[in-house]
Amino acid sequence: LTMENELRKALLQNELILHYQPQMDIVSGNIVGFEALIRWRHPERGMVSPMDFIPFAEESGLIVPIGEWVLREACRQNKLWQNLGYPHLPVSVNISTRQFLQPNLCAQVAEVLESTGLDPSYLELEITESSTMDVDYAIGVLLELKELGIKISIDDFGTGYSSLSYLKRFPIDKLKIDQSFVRDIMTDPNDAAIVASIIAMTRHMNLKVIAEGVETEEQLGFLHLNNCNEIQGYFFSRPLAAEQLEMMLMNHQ
Ligand code: G
Ligand code: G
Ligand code: MN
Ligand code: NA
Repeated sequence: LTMENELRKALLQNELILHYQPQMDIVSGNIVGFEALIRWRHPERGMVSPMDFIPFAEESGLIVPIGEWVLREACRQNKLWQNLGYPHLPVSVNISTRQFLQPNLCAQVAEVLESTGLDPSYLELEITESSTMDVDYAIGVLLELKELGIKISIDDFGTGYSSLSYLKRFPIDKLKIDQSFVRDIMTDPNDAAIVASIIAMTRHMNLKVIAEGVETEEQLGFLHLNNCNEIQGYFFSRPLAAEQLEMMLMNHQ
């Protein structure tokens, strides 16, 4: 089978699954949300990382049906947890550039919210800076999405095409500081300065901010000291299978 046919088959035969990585409020220690991260449970090759198939899915266009599946599955699961009495928390879903540029994205999001019954305030879409190359188009789409009542964050912030003059025009809620800046904050003064500055900037712009890839207590200490609200990373938890996250939600709050 070609990669394309294998991926098509994966989608049809339920080989794709979502893991969820919790996000934590630094001050209270509470879980404040979770990011949906796709995995491919391949019948021969075992668990395949999205790094090994998302780029291909993007190139072939299969990211469009795969992305729709991810969105629907994340909303379905979140609504189910809410119905079961778990804490009501937002789920964030990664939207690739190709998906962002589909003319029916907004209609699709609206339809998925409608059919799963998830309240829009519990859905957050993560877009990357590369989705905003055409600034005016991006602003139009973001305004339309915000109109639905969902949240928007900029993922991998700082690694892409970033023009601060455009950033202030985007109707977004949150920046996700890329893990490449967080990794060396304790040893690289430049990374420490970049992270501290992004946090300070978000405060002045009334945006939320979350640091990704937090792996150590020292990194957490630095972020706390610099008034970062939220963290995501192995220090708190790896991405978890749905049943594992459910256990964590049960014990946590
Ligand atoms: O979970 P992990 O660290 O293995 O993810 C690797 C990469 O794959 C990250 O860049 C992440 O944003 C991306 N990714 C994970 N799940 C999805 C998804 O559902 N859609 C898209 N477009 N990208 C995803
Ligand atoms: O591009 P995006 O930010 O969506 O990708 C998230 C990726 O980062 C996922 O593949 C996830 O598994 C990974 N990840 C999450 N927490 C950590 C961490 O603490 N350290 C490292 N190295 N990777 C992490
Ligand atoms: Mn992400
Ligand atoms: Na990221």
